Amino acid sequence: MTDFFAGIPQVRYEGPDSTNDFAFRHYNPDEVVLGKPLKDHLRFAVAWWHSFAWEGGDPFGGQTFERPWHPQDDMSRAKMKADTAFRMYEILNVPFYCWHDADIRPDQGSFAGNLRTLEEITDYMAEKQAETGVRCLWGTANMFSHRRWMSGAATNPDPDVFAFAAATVKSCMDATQKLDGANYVLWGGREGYETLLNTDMKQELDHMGRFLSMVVDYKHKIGFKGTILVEPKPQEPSKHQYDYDAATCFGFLQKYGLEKEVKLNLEQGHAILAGHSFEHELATAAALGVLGSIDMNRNDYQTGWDTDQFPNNVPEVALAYYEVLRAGGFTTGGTNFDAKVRRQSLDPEDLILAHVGAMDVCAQGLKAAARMIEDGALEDARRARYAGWETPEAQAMLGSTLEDVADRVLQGDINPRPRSGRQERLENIWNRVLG
Ligand code: XUL
Ligand code: CO
Repeated sequence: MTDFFAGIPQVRYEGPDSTNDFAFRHYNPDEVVLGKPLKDHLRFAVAWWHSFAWEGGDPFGGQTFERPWHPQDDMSRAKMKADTAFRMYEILNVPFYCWHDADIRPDQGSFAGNLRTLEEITDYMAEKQAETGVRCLWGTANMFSHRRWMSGAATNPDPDVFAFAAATVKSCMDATQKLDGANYVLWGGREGYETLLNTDMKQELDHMGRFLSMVVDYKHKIGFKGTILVEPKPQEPSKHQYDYDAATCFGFLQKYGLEKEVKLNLEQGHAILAGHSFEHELATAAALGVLGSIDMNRNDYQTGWDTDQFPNNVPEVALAYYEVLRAGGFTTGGTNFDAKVRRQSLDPEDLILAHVGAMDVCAQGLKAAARMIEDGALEDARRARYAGWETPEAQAMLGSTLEDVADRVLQGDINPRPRSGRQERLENIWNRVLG
């Protein structure tokens, strides 16, 4: 067992007045909100890639972190990394974690070699899960880092890469099944284009649709109980990614007949890159029936790329959880911190404190959203705004024809009177409840 976190105490809830860095001030996992403990609303997960695999590089410089499990090319060090990860989950009392194949297994340079190390490390992780009670929220395949993916995975012009991608996703779905994962995620960082001048978009989209259908078929074949999730992002690393945002993904799923089989994993920073707010993406997915899970983080609003910082803006997070709660909350989904400490944050305690703060911010946000639901003022106002549609005449109109509706306007001398949207009042109500 590694002592990477030596000297760092177990993090517990101490209440809002605590000044202990290693304590939750708002996240009391057993606190019941809207009839359910906070831990079951939030379903927190730690991302293996940011906290344990990322070495601190940026486009201008390489590794800044020096961890005992570096270099990450050896099975005994991969196990040490897993020990450290599970130790952190225990210290934080997080119930879930998420991974890519490339984060957890040492790379052997061939598919067969990587399958062997993936099987060995996931056997080990299954033992750690049994020991600690920590579970897998989702697994996924990294089909964007290695040079073989540079022109795409399922959308690659080379059929051998499509085949390699299929084999890779199968192996990751098998591993997720072994770890009893609650979901399986596909994020297509290279599924898109760098230039249209060399791209057959229709062929690439058809291949991506076919690939996802194979994934869904395989899920049913192996009896995987989790949800298949696609994660939208508009660009970065590719100039343009086909899974641009929630609405684009839904159109894609519908075209390939997958909208009842696949849901979305929505990320705060990706929403911002797409020119949306996070709550917009969540409301869109909820309206279309595909809200699955969230990657919680934040971008730097000046920098303009995906900085994957830990969330620390309670009003923003509250608006997001308000949409999640309005949609009925998570089922198989949860709150994955797809966030990394800054590359100058070298110490083990930086990793712990980043998550402590993020968990507290999410707890504050979710509790504020729950208070808003309990207060009811916003939902009352929304209902009142649409109340006209509750009359039998209005309902009948929806089953009618354009000419009959036109007749009704003429006969009834209908002349609509505009009414205030009352936005400022609603914003004041929101701030009152936010406290
Ligand atoms: C990249 C991103 C990924 C996915 C999983 O921006 O969000 O880490 O969450 O591949
Ligand atoms: Co993500």
